[in-house]
Parts: sequence; structure tokens; C-alpha cells
Amino acid sequence: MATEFLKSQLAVLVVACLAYTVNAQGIGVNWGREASHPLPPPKVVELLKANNIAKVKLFDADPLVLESLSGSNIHVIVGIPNFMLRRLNSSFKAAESWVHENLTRFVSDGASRVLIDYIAVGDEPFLQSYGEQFYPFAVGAAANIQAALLEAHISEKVKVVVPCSSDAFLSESGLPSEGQIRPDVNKTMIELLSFLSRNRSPFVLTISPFQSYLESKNLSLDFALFRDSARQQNDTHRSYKNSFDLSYNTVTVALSNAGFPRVEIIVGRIGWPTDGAANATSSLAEEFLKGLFRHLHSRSMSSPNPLPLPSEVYISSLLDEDMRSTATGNFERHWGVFTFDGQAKYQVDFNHGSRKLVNAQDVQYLSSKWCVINNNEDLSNASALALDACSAADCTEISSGGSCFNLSWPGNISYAFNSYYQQHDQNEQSCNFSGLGLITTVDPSVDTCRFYVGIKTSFSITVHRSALSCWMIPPMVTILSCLLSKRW
Ligand SMILES: *[C@@H]1O[C@H](CO)[C@@H](O)[C@H](O)[C@H]1NC(C)=O
Ligand SMILES: *[C@@H]1O[C@H](CO)[C@@H](O)[C@H](O)[C@H]1NC(C)=O
Ligand SMILES: *[C@@H]1O[C@H](CO)[C@@H](O)[C@H](O)[C@H]1NC(C)=O
Ligand SMILES: *[C@@H]1O[C@H](CO)[C@@H](O)[C@H](O)[C@H]1NC(C)=O
Ligand SMILES: *[C@@H]1O[C@H](CO)[C@@H](O)[C@H](O)[C@H]1NC(C)=O
Ligand SMILES: *[C@@H]1O[C@H](CO)[C@@H](O)[C@H](O)[C@H]1NC(C)=O
Ligand SMILES: *[C@@H]1O[C@H](CO)[C@@H](O)[C@H](O)[C@H]1NC(C)=O
Ligand SMILES: *[C@@H]1O[C@H](CO)[C@@H](O)[C@H](O)[C@H]1NC(C)=O
Ligand SMILES: *[C@@H]1O[C@H](CO)[C@@H](O)[C@H](O)[C@H]1NC(C)=O
Ligand SMILES: CC(=O)N[C@H]1CO[C@H](CO)[C@@H](O)[C@@H]1O
Repeated sequence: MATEFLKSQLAVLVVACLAYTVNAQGIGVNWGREASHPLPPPKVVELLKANNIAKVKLFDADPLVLESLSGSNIHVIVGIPNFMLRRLNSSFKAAESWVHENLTRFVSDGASRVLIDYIAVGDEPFLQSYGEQFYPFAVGAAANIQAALLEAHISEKVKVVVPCSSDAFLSESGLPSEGQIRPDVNKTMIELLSFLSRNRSPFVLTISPFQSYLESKNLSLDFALFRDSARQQNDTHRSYKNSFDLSYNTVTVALSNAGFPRVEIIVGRIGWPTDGAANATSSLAEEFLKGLFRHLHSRSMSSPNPLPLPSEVYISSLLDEDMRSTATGNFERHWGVFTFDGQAKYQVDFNHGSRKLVNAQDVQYLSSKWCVINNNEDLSNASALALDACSAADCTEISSGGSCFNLSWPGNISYAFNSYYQQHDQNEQSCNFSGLGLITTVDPSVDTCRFYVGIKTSFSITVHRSALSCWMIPPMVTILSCLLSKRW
């Protein structure tokens, strides 16, 4: 009797594993902090909680951030920036001190405990544009961190992962059946896969439907946005109705062909930007995320031949970041579901309910003051001054496709002046512009174009771009196993 019962329960478990769907517990966000005026970490943690976001992926191990997360019940992926990989590869001591200084005290039990599930060693080190700057050190660094975790007796709690960009994979035909590892990183990628498999760690992958849409003439917006009207792409044994499945399966085929057919996959970064490029809008971002969530929740049950689903998915991103590199596009600063100051840009359902997103509360702004151009002056040098301002401040909104692109001259010059002025905490000197700047208390915002007011924060920083480019994007998380992740 008992055995029968056990058997039937097992059968249920097995079916549940096969039909595993990503539930609300499996959806998290990337919390990047490349912002001139970041929201204070405790405020961000309130924002996560208010929206029932149960997982977060960080790009470093800032103690203020970890302290804010302590006792929160939010699961965390801590990141190690790419620039540290070289040292962590060559020195076990460096890995030991990283674990000692940044991890141990937060992992131990007690009220201040942070639920750290993974350490993301590097941030997409295989990104093709990085060349050989980072990836050759990734596996060695990961192995040293793993050994340091073992030594600190926390390797059971915390797993080591290495987030990978989707451009580490390719397909000659554009179809998944020909998916393979990019030849120049093939050897290292296989070393990484062996490392992950030895430690039962998941593979963390970025999927970029927005960039695929920009780059490939063959993929339509309908295909990227999970629309029913999308023209399907026909592969040998299956057809694809959306860009997500196409990219995802290109990678699963490549991993399988490399000898790792059953590796667990986490999508460490996926999203849709809202500004700085054509089709980067809030309404399309909303459509994309709704389509993605619908797809993740329903796919395994309905499709006759389901793809293995990712066990966790991290949305890019929680907040906009005005200091991110724009090397790959002006949209890079506009991934947030929320604006830099924590206001929801659109509605999307993170937790299977139907509540609206909750904005950050009691945000402390600077005064209601803006810097604009003084039209009564000789404006012949204005454009040059604006360009200067833009080399430091964020002017992605006035670029082609941006939300303020339609501002006619000299409105766009005012935008640049204001951006610089807010970035400099409304310091009077920063609205001079050789006498062309004018401080006003009348909000110059028009239609979709918002002239923002900065956040008052002791965290505001003036960081040099070169330093920032080192710790650009994200890391990720995982699932132990289907069994553990399901609550029975
Ligand atoms: C990584 O560190 C090991 C051990 O110090 C060293 O042998 C190896 O050359 C390093 N890898 C690279 C790519 O420098
Ligand atoms: C701990 O992490 C911080 C932030 O990522 C980093 O600056 C620091 O160097 C790390 N400590 C060690 C000992 O590596
Ligand atoms: C684009 O689609 C056409 C027709 O379906 C196909 O012949 C071509 O190989 C595709 N190109 C790429 C880059 O996928
Ligand atoms: C990658 O390396 C594996 C193992 O060395 C080899 O079998 C495979 O052919 C390589 N693939 C590519 C695309 O170079
Ligand atoms: C794939 O097949 C379907 C149905 O056979 C067809 O309607 C569609 O145009 C094909 N897609 C491509 C890209 O050839
Ligand atoms: C514009 O800039 C040039 C070069 O710095 C300067 O010589 C000129 O006086 C400026 N013109 C005005 C109207 O400020
Ligand atoms: C900018 O103007 C064009 C043409 O008037 C219009 O089609 C477009 O929607 C406007 N863009 C924004 C962001 O307002
Ligand atoms: C402002 O707009 C004008 C055209 O209206 C354009 O020529 C100029 O480059 C823009 N300036 C900036 C800083 O975007
Ligand atoms: C603004 O700049 C002009 C010329 O560079 C300078 O003469 C003036 O003193 C400055 N004004 C303030 C308030 O700093
Ligand atoms: C749906 C939508 O907004 N599509 C637009 C994407 O961007 C291109 C280029 O600007 C437009 O032509 C499309 O209309």
C-alpha cells in the first residue's frame, strides 16, 4: 500500500519534472548599479519586496547592497566583475580573500543572513567584442572560487556559475539544428561545461531578442514579441514561433552536441529596452515581457515536443542605468522595468497575480529645478557646448529613436544641459555653459520627453567611464534540481 502510494507520488514527481514550468519563484531581476544617482539600496530592496520579486542578480558584492538584502528572503546571485578574473585565475589567495571578505559573513546563519545561491564569476566574459580580454581566465577563476568555497565549508549552499552571452553560440543557417559553440571559444567553453557539470552548477545564459531583431533582417518584430502573427521559422524537425525559442534551442543543441545534453539552464538576462532606439518603447517592452511570461508559464504543457525550460529567468533590468556603456547602442541605458528613480514604466505581472507594479516610495529628489538654454543669448556655440555636456551626461533620449528625439533645436540643447546639471547634483556652476545656461523652476518636459530631476543621495558618484566599463553587466543563478525547487 505504502509502496503503491510512493510509486504514484514518484510518478507525479517525474511528470512534474518533465513538465516543469517557470513559476513566479523562478523569475528574478538584474539589479545593476551603473547609475550616477542610484536609488539607495534599502529603497531598492523595498521596491523588490513590494513587487514580490523573489530573486535578484547583482554584478558585484557591494556590502551596502548585501546588508540591505540581509534577512529579506530574497534569493541572490552575487557577481564578480570581469576585471577581477585575471587575478582570481592566477591566485587562489585572491579567491580566498574574495570569499572571506565578500561572502562568508553574509552566508552564515542568523538574522543578517543573505540567501546567496550563486556567485557569478565574470559577466559574459565570452562576449565576442571583448576578444581575449576575459574569457581565458574565467574557468580558472571559477575553479579557484569553488575551491575557496569548499575550504570555507559553504560550497553546499553557494554554487559557482559563469554567465555567458548568446554570441558565444552560432548557427550558420540561423536555425537551431545547426547550433554550435563559437569556434574561437569552443575549447574554453567545453572546459567550463565540464567544470559546471562536475559541481552540479547550472549554465547561465543571456538571451537577446531585441538585439537579434536589430541585427537580423530575417527576424520580424512579431517573432521577437511572441505575436501570433509571427511567421514561423522552419527547422528540420520543428518550427519556431518566436525568437526566444530559436535562440534558446540554438544553445541547447550546441551544448548537447558538445556532450552536455542535460545541463540545467538559467536565463540570466533577458529584456526589452524602452528608449534610445527605434522600437525601444515602453509599450513594446510591456508586450515583450507579457509574451515571455505567458510563454514560460504555458509552454511545457501545451507543446507536443516541449523544449526543456530554463529553471530560472532574470529580467533585464530592474532600473535604468545612466552610466552604462553605449558602445552597443543608446538603448543600453534603458533596460529598466522601472525608471532610475523607481517608477514603473508599464505594467507587467511578476508574480502570477494581477496586482499593478508598485513604485518606489518616498524617493528623495533634488529641488524642482531644471537647467535650460537661455534663448536671449547668442546661441552660435550652443551645439558644441551641448556635445561637451553629453560626453559626460546621458543624452541617449535625444538620439535617433529616443523619447526626446523630436525636440527641435534648441530644445535638445536644453535637454543636454539639464542632464548635465542633474548629474552634477544641481550645482549652479554646472548650469553655466559659458553663460548660456538658465536655471528654471518650470518643468520643461513635453509629451513623451521627460526632463528629469535627480535623486538626492549620498551614494551619488562621479565615476570615470573607463572604470565603469569593466563592471558592465550581470551574473546569474540556478536551481538545484527539479525536486528541490518544487514545493510539495
Ligand atoms: C591561469 O592561472 C594558472 C595558474 O596560475 C596559469 O597556469 C594559467 O596560465 C592562467 N591562465 C591564463 C589564461 O593566463
Ligand atoms: C569584494 O567585492 C568588492 C566589490 O565587488 C571588491 O571591490 C573587492 O575587491 C572584493 N574583495 C576582495 C578581497 O576581493
Ligand atoms: C533568411 O531567410 C532566407 C529565406 O528564408 C534564407 O534563405 C536565408 O538563409 C536567411 N538568412 C539568414 C541570415 O538567416
Ligand atoms: C569543439 O571541441 C570539441 C572537443 O575538442 C570538438 O569535438 C568539436 O569538434 C569542436 N567544435 C568546434 C565547432 O570547433
Ligand atoms: C514555415 O512553414 C509554414 C507552414 O508550412 C509556412 O507558412 C511558413 O512560411 C514557413 N516559414 C518560412 C520562414 O519559410
Ligand atoms: C564661440 O566659441 C569660440 C571659440 O571658443 C569663441 O571664440 C567665441 O567667442 C564664442 N562665441 C560666442 C558667441 O560666445
Ligand atoms: C516623432 O515624430 C514623428 C513624426 O512626427 C512621429 O511619427 C513619432 O511618433 C514621434 N516620436 C516620438 C517619440 O514622439
Ligand atoms: C539638436 O537637434 C538638431 C536638429 O534639430 C541637430 O542638428 C543637433 O545635432 C541636435 N543636437 C544634439 C546635441 O543632439
Ligand atoms: C559663467 O561662465 C562665464 C564665462 O565662462 C563666467 O564669466 C561667469 O562668471 C560664470 N558664471 C558663474 C555664475 O559661474
Ligand atoms: C511596431 C513598430 O514600432 N515598428 C517600428 C520599428 O522601427 C522601425 C524603424 O523605425 C519602424 O519602421 C517600425 O514601424
